Amino acid sequence: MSIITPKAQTTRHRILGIVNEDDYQIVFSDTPGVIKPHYALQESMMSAVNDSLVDADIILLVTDINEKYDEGDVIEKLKKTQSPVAVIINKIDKSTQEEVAAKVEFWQSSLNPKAVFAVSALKEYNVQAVMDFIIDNLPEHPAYYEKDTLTDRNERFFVSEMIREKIFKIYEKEIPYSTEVIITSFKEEANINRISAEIIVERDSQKNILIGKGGEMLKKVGTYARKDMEEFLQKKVFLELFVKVIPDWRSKKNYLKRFGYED
Ligand SMILES: Nc1nc2c(ncn2[C@@H]2O[C@H](COP(=O)(O)OP(=O)(O)OP(=O)(O)O)[C@@H](O)[C@H]2O)c(=O)[nH]1
Ligand SMILES: [Mg+2]
Repeated sequence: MSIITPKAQTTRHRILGIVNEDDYQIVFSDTPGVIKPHYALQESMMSAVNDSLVDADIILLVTDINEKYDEGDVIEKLKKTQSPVAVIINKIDKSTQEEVAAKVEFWQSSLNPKAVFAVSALKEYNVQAVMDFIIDNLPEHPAYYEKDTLTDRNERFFVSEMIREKIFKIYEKEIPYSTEVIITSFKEEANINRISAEIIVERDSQKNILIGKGGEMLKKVGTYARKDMEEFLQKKVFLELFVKVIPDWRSKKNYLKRFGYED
């Protein structure tokens, strides 16, 4: 459900993904990664992290084998929580057994979590062990959500994220980080969904880069995003994209609030 890109700080909101089985319900709460915030948007991202920590019955810290040994901030945060913590060391498809052993040892000695898992999400290696850990540690409780609920987010949100994913994949440097996507219209017709979106950037120069020569770059964003939307909505999509400049929106609380970022 969450968009995935090679760039850091892709996830900006807390997003629920709900797994429903006959005898359990797991509510996964995906959050942004833990960073030191430099502007208001990043502050909001960190409050999404903190809120999740308060609510969570189980905390899964997803790190990866390539991270430097400098996760002091996360370690401090997690030491304060009461809920069981599992550290998940991802991307071990890219490493040696010695590197994995050293990482496992680092996490055991620095945080002493309830469990450490070395996994590869890409190769689906050891992912089942994480699921088993979660099921073993779930508190007994009636399901929080109806058993057919999959997420707390609506179609507009996912569709806007699909556009943002393409922007993160296609553009370099500060462009993805200066961008927000707003769905301005979403009309469902019998055979087609007509969707209009505004891509917000902070400067005119970014607007020019986003559009590209003769509109080529923006067209690419639209084409790729539309394909994802059609698969997700199982319907043809007509997608219109507009680019708008809002100077320094990332640092302005009123815009962040309007764009759905929590305080
Ligand atoms: N080699 C390898 N790459 C992986 C694995 N799992 C994820 N990736 C890649 O890692 C990158 C980051 O994935 P994301 O899901 O965006 O990471 P995230 O932790 O949610 O990061 P943010 O949302 O940016 O904070 C993507 O390019 C993934 O394809 C894995 O097991 N092995
Ligand atoms: Mg993410």
